[in-house]
Amino acid sequence: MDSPHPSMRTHPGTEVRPRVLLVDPYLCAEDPMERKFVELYPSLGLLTLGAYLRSHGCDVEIVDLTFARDTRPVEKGIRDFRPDLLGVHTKTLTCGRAAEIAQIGRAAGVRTVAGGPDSASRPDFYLDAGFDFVGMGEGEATLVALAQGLAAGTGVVGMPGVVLRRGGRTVRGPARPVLRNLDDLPLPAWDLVDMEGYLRRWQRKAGERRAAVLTSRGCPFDCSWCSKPTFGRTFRQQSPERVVRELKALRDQYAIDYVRFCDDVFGISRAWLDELLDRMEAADLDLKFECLARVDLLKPDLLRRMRAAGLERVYVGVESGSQKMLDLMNRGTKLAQVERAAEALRAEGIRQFWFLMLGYPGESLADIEATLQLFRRFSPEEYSVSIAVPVPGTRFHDAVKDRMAGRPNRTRRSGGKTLLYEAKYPEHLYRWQQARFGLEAALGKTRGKLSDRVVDRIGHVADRFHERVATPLLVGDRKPTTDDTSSVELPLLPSHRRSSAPGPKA
Ligand code: B12
Ligand code: SF4
Repeated sequence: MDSPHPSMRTHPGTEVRPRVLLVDPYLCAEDPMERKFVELYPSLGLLTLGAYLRSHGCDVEIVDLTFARDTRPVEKGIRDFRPDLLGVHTKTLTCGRAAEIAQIGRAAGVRTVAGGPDSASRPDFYLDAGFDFVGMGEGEATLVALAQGLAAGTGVVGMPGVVLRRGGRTVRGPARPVLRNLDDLPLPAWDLVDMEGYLRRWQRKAGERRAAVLTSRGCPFDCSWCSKPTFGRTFRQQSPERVVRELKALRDQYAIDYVRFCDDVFGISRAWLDELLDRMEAADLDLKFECLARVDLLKPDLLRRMRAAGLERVYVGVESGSQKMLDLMNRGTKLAQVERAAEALRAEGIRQFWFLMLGYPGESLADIEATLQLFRRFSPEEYSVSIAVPVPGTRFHDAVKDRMAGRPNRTRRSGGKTLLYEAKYPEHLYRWQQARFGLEAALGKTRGKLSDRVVDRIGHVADRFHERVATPLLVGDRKPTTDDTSSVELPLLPSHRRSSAPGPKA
């Protein structure tokens, strides 16, 4: 049984109201990649935790370091709010900063708990860093139980969802069942962060006031590199009615005009999505939106409906132009589906943002070439081509963790440009390949301005340079294997012509 911490204040005749200070340790100013490219939204995890804690008798504040210069706001938050519990959101990217905040909490005599995707994958790292507790997985019920348990001194060892140390040993409570009905969650506590700061930034950047919304938790698919420590393979959706209520509140309270649906995969159920679109139309929300979806879900008739309802952009996890690689990644998608989806998006004039990945185990130069060919054919409006990141807790990470020794740690930048494990080729080769995608994208943009002959000629020269100079130089005297038929004699790349898919380009 834990006795109440000295900082837990009870008031005679009143029930204990634990005070919880939540922290987002991400400092945008420290991340040049993010500063330039990132789409900033407040953490939906913390906003939801904040709302849930409030609705369960706790006092809550959030220190969001996103726009801060350093961690001083945390110290100030502790001084002013005098929390009983300091809860820190974790991602691999920010693990160093989270550790620093644990020490700040410790020095102030406040108990600390880490939660979020990274600490759920490796709780011991956070306990070693000085956190008293790690809240595993979905956080709402666990955080309320922890805050109340500490305040009441009823004991938290073995509490579901909580990991802690006792006598130098890590003690894990059993997994806490996930929330059954997401409609029971209160609306996110937007007032706890500087929403206006985010919205102003969006207004400057995109001319729109953008906010993030999550309609579901989890994803039933099983890609080998995807980390799902929070919701696992469970999949739960809010009702379309609840989603529309949240959209309306955002529009009425913050005058947003654009929504990013942050679901892992948006609209997995067609019936659900049809109902949501109906309700959005009926509510006359007049919002533009974007989402992330799988190519197997993007059917032409659905895209037409979504376009009419305000869909502007879709993030698509294309990942590779090689079916072999898609299978190795356990993506469960076919190249033919990628092609159909890309054509349908083009036909509807919906912007497409492709996610591509290089350096996944088993990838040969021929596979990378196939990805470049696909990219060249469809010339998506936006893309990100990253070097595969082995995130702790994934099958990919398990497979390569012995080859990560001595490689840089992914702690400061969002990255996608650093090779974090000993892969088939050196980092320079992947960086060079990324540059080729950059050139390809730039050539795609010149079409219509320069003649096709000129564009094709530039592409041709670049390909020649790649085959004859860059590849031998970067791959060295490595002999081709059956897995890699392309390292020496790369076939001359065919046409630069983009897809002949009809329709306007957004
Ligand atoms: C939307 C999204 C984004 C958006 C917006 C993020 C935002 N502002 O919240 C954008 C596109 C900007 C983004 C960027 C990145 N993302 Co992202 N993103 C997501 C995504 C799809 C949803 C996040 C979300 O809102 N979840 C819903 C909320 C409710 O869940 P949650 O935040 O996890 O919080 C719950 C629990 O974790 C827990 N919890 C959270 N905090 C705390 C704190 C305490 C004290 C406790 C007890 C519990 C607790 O309780 C919460 C409620 O149940 C997730 C995948 C996912 N399904 O979560 C990836 C994910 C979080 N992103 C990931 C990554 C890697 C990134 C990038 C680094 C990618 C890159 N550029 O290289 C950047 C980092 C950006 C940053 N500044 O931090 C990884 C993180 C993995 C890891 N171990 O760190 C995830 C898990 C995707 C994945 N499968 O790999 N992302
Ligand atoms: S990558 Fe996307 S589709 Fe694949 S398991 Fe992760 S969330 Fe699901």
